[in-house]
Amino acid sequence: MTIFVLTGAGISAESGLGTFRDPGGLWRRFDPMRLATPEAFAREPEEVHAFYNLRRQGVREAAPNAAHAALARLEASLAARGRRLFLCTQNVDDLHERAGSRTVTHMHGELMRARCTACGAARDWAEPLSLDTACPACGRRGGMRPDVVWFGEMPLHLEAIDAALDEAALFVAIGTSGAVYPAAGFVARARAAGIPTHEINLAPSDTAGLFDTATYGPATRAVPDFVE
Ligand code: BJW
Repeated sequence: MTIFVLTGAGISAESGLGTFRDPGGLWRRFDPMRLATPEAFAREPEEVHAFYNLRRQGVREAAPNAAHAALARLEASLAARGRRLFLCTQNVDDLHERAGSRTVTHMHGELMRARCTACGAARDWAEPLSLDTACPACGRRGGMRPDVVWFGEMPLHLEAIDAALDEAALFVAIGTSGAVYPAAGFVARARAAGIPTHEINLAPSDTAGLFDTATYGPATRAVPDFVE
């Protein structure tokens, strides 16, 4: 038996990491088309690097919160009963891992990793990136980029996600606005398969009407309550 949990920026909001679309969110202050597309990186690589270098620093300074910790406990308690938590996150931060989650599927990549556009090698990366950064694998400069999924790029691990959705007994979405596809479509898919669906969010998301049940409140309270 698998429980499928999809998390979004809202789960990390109380750790001090900004969301994208809430008032004051990143995409309210910055144009995603100038920062989060492959075309933007080709046009203005230093501007894109500066944005992600700041974000990387923010993630380094943030700590996991009670909601991340509750999901790590849920994973362990399900595993002890021969069951599985499939934790699929849209977040590029590493707060699930730092809270103790063992298996996390990062469908939009990871900020604390870098990838070489020349040779494809990807590595853990905590330091700032620039056009001067040399790829540790091929030595080429100028091609290192954050290992995240930008608009127009294919999200990662879609086969594993599909398989987990196929065998899920429950679908839970936490702290995501339901504005970005394909993740926004998972609830419709779960619902069509007859799987119960639950939303946890500060307020109803764009896809709220597709959930069977919901808890509205801050993730640090709502997620531990849901798990316990
Ligand atoms: C709290 C809380 C608290 C706050 N407690 N809750 C037209 C129709 C359909 C699709 C498209 C379309 N035009 C273009 C597309 C495709 C596009 C897309 O969806 N665009 C939309 C904007 C319409 N998608 C793509 O391009 C994707 N690729 C793709 O589609 O490939 C083709 C394909 C085809 C078929 C199958 C599969 C693939 C790629 C999307 C990449 C998204 N990248 C980003 C940036 C990552 C790097 C970075 O971090 O900079 O990913 S954008 C950004 O949005 C980030 C997030 O992961 C993603 C989702 O955001 P999230 O997590 O939902 O955050 P928010 O801010 O939106 O919401 C926060 C929520 O938390 C709110 O609801 C709050 O209420 C709540 N909250 N505090 C609980 N304390």
